[in-house]
Amino acid sequence: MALMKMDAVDAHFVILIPSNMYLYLSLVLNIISSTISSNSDCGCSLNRNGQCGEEINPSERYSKKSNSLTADNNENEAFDTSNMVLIEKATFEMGTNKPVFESDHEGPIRNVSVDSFYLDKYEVSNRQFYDFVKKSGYKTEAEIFGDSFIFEMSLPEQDRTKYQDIRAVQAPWWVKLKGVSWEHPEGPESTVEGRMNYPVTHVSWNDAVRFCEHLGKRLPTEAEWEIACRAGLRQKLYPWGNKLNAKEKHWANIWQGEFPLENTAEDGFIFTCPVDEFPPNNFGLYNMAGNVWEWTSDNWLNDADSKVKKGGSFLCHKSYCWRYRCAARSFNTKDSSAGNLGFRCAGDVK
Ligand SMILES: *[C@@H]1O[C@H](CO)[C@@H](O)[C@H](O)[C@H]1NC(C)=O
Ligand SMILES: [Ca+2]
Ligand SMILES: [Ca+2]
Repeated sequence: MALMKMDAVDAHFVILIPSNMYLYLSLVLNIISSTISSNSDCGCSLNRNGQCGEEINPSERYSKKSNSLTADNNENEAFDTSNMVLIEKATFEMGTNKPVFESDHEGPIRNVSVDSFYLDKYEVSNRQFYDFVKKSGYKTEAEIFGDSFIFEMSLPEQDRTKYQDIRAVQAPWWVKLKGVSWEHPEGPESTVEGRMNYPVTHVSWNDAVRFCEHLGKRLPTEAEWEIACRAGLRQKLYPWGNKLNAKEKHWANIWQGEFPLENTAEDGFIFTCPVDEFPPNNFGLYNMAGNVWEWTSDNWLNDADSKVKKGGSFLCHKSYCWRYRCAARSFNTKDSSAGNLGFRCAGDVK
């Protein structure tokens, strides 16, 4: 894989905002007014109440009854394993004794046993989510709430100041924007056209659970996700080893340049990339690190309203949010959604 793939950057960009080429220039020229607050993160703990890393505020607006699926969710139905990997029962060393973020509880290392299970090779794509919605009529929480978190840089520059008052307090480059949903990832005028093979975003944990159930699958546990990330390597930082740019290549879609001022996109992508980009790990799994964060079924600590997410995203940079490591972990409330958060499904071996 080449270090620079400008064609991919341009193609992606033109799809996003065809008439706003100046935004591209502004990205490259670092024109952005956000200031960095010392204990911010890359949207790692955005909650729907607009705060960051605060106490949890579970939504009462969301009613399960108002959005129940019809009978096509059949748990006994065998799921399609053609784009899944069988991961054999094993014991592995989970976590790290060199935690980068103490407050994330990345350590200590402990031996954890995991039964055999299936895991999707790819993050769930817009195409797959589209098919699900078409068949079930499902409405995501972002659609019901009417808004979702979006990274400021994905907005046209003249729009950015409009949203000053609704920024996440500790991560001012996030704005909660009306009309943003999986189908309209950058606002009402945007679409996923030309990005059907990109990961679905703006899906809450509740949405992800419903999607997986619809296919007879489920979300992976955190331990399942992590053993899959490590792919047989013992205590390595990344799915491919310890060296970020081993063999002078890019192995994941993350941030290059100074966060959040400049993304040089040396890996080819300013925002998300197709779900089958970059080399797979030894288990044949793509984008476990980077691209979009992935929901797991585990609670964050003892809080049933917050769920663990793994893998980091295209917004993560070592200087700031070094969370594209297998041991790294973060969380969001179950009902929150953002432009850098998606998922993949797992399945039981029967
Ligand atoms: C995990 O188990 C292996 C094999 O028994 C052992 O060598 C290793 O020290 C254990 N690791 C931890 C952290 O206990
Ligand atoms: Ca990138
Ligand atoms: Ca990922």
